[in-house]
Amino acid sequence: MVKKNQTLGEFIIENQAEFAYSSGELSRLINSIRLAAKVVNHEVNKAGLVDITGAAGETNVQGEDQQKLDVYANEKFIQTLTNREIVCGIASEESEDFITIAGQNNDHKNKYVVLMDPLDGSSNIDVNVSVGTIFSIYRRVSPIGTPVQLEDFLQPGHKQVAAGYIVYGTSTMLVYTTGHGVNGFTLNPALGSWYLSHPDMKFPETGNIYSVNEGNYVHFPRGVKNYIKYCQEEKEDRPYTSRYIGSLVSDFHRNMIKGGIYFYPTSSKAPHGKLRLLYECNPMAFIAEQAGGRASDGFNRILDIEPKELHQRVPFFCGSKNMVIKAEEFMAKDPE
Ligand code: P6P
Repeated sequence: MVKKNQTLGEFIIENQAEFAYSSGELSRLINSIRLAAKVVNHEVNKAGLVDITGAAGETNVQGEDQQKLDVYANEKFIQTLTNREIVCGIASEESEDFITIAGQNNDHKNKYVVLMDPLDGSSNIDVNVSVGTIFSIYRRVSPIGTPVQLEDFLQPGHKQVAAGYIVYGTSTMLVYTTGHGVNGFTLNPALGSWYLSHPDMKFPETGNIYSVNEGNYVHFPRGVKNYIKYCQEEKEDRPYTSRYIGSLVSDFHRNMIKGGIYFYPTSSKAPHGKLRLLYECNPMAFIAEQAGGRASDGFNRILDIEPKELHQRVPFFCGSKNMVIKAEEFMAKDPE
């Protein structure tokens, strides 16, 4: 049941039956994410005023300068998720290892794991360009009552029970799926409430926007170079428009509304691609497919990839179905 402008709280109650294992735990988990998102949004929106945008002086497991806002967002989501007694473990882009949450009775009874990129695109913070949070939720596979294991996190994307993102843009939106379509909620910062502004979001089957860092062109496989030339040639519905923000969530969100493809291929500089399978590609692929789009590594469905390690990188092609299929055709002809 979808009614435009209802609040997120009303939506969750009305659609409770949709939530996996509808004992209300997943609903409470989504509620904890929306609370943390409001807190992080407040800090993101005033980052320019407070000395919080500067690099935290440390680097994360990716060897990237850790912006203070990265650290803040990571801490807020971990704190909120831990307090709700639903999650038995959290994996984050900002932490090398996963975090175990034993629960208040130290009984390891919590049933869900969350994987997240707490602030994706954070290099955009100090130039006032939108950033995002990405999350992915699974039911644990290890026995309840024992500490969470790496196997709970290394599940293929098609096992996700929910996934979503928050985009801290001109307005702040929470977009998520529990496997029953995709719905977008816009935050009214004055009231602190989220309103269903984009019910039942769908990727247009085709589009005319392509999003890739063309600065890497010389390093791309031949198939990617040929697809980019295809996008640029004067023929049929082309040339397409090139739009690349450098923030996955923002590029994905715009392409889902307008139609388009985002791709971060392998290159001689990034032989496995740059994006992380578990907390960037899998959640965005789940959302894309639920919205009628498509997501692959150029050859294989993202959601079928069997993960091997927590911070594993994969090439990523995602967006309007017909555009991703066309890119895959070019990759099949010239994969190297
Ligand atoms: P590049 C941000 O660091 C990110 O993970 C995505 O949000 C974004 O699309 C991509 O990397 C940008 O990477 O190499 O083009 O700057």
